[in-house]
Order: sequence, then structure tokens, then C-alpha cells
Amino acid sequence: MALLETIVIAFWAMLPAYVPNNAAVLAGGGRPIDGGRTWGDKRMLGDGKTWRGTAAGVVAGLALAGFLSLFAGDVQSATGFDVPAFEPLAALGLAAGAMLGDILASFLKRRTGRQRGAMFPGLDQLDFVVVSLPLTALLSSEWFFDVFTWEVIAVVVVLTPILHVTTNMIAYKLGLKNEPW
Ligand code: CTP
Ligand code: K
Ligand code: MG
Repeated sequence: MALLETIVIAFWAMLPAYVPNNAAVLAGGGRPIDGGRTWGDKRMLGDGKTWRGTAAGVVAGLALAGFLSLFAGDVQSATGFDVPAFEPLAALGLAAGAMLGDILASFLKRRTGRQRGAMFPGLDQLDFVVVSLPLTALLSSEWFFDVFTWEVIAVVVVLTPILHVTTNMIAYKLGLKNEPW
């Protein structure tokens, strides 16, 4: 497969996992998931992980997967690239896995003494990949292994941090996010 096609497929297949984080930033607020609870002298997750943000993120990821699926055929004809439609369970794995990865990352940040909003280089950029891909492989194995070849996964690992840094910088400049990471 040509590199350009691999990049397009990787980006397309990951969009339902990329968008939840941004939707959560836009919709976030209200009750934190941990309900304010602490573990030891630290919050379990912190005020940055809310029910509303999480729900909005999952819904946004599912909606985007549905939307992309409608156009997969047209995009295939127009470009010749084999972009996939999304199985419902694959969409769920990508969207919910992204939010779950972000929540687990916050858990790790609190355990390591980092305040809400503190950066954790590496984890911040890849937390959602680390959970969304295995969860999707579990929920929709056939679809996953069909789409996520080793080449596609390699591109995802390189592309995701670049996109993450860029979109968060833009969100910060627009005043949507408190920190540029
Ligand atoms: N957000 C949310 N619910 C989520 C994820 C994010 O409400 N599940 C919102 C919160 O308003 C959060 C903002 O999006 O402050 C930015 O997300 P993120 O950078 O992931 O959270 P942080 O505030 O940096 O918190 P943490 O240090 O725990 O990552
Ligand atoms: K995060
Ligand atoms: Mg943050």
C-alpha cells in the first residue's frame, strides 16, 4: 500500500477516537466523574473529567463514525483509497476507548502527584490510542484487523502526537482550552 493511502486510512479510521477529546473540551463541565472523591490525599481523577464531557465525547465519536460510514463508498470511488465504513461496535470501541484512555491517564497523573491540567508528555499524546485500539480489537476483531494493519498502526503512532499537539495548540489559542497540551 502506498504511504499516502496508509496515512489517509489511518487518519480516517482514527477520527472517531480523535474527536471525543475535542468534544469533551467543548462540552465539559458539571459533575466530575469521581464526585470529588480522593484516594490518599489526592483526587481520584480531578475536576477535568466530567460526566457531561465524557458523554459528549462518546456521542461525538459515534456520530462521526456514522457520518464517515455514509461517505466511505464515495471516498473510495473518488480517491481509490480503501477507507472503511465503521462497524457499530468498532465505533464504540474507538470513541469510548478514547475517553477511557484519557480518564485512565488522569488517574495516573493524580497518582503521580500532577495537578489537574499538568502535562505528562507521551501519555497526553497517546493515552487514547493505547486504550481505543485494544478495546476496538476486542469489540470488533474482524473489522479491526482488517483496517489496522501494522503499517496503519505505525502511522497512527507517529501521526497522533503530531495532530494532538497541533489541535491542542489551536484550541488553546482560541481560548477553548486552558493549557496548550
Ligand atoms: N473534559 C471533560 N471530561 C472529560 C475530558 C475532558 O469535561 N472526560 C473537559 C474538562 O473541562 C477539561 C478539559 O476538557 O478540563 C480539557 O481536557 P483534559 O486536558 O483532558 O483535562 P485536564 O483539565 O487537563 O485534566 P487532567 O489533568 O486530569 O488531564
Ligand atoms: K488529556
Ligand atoms: Mg489537559
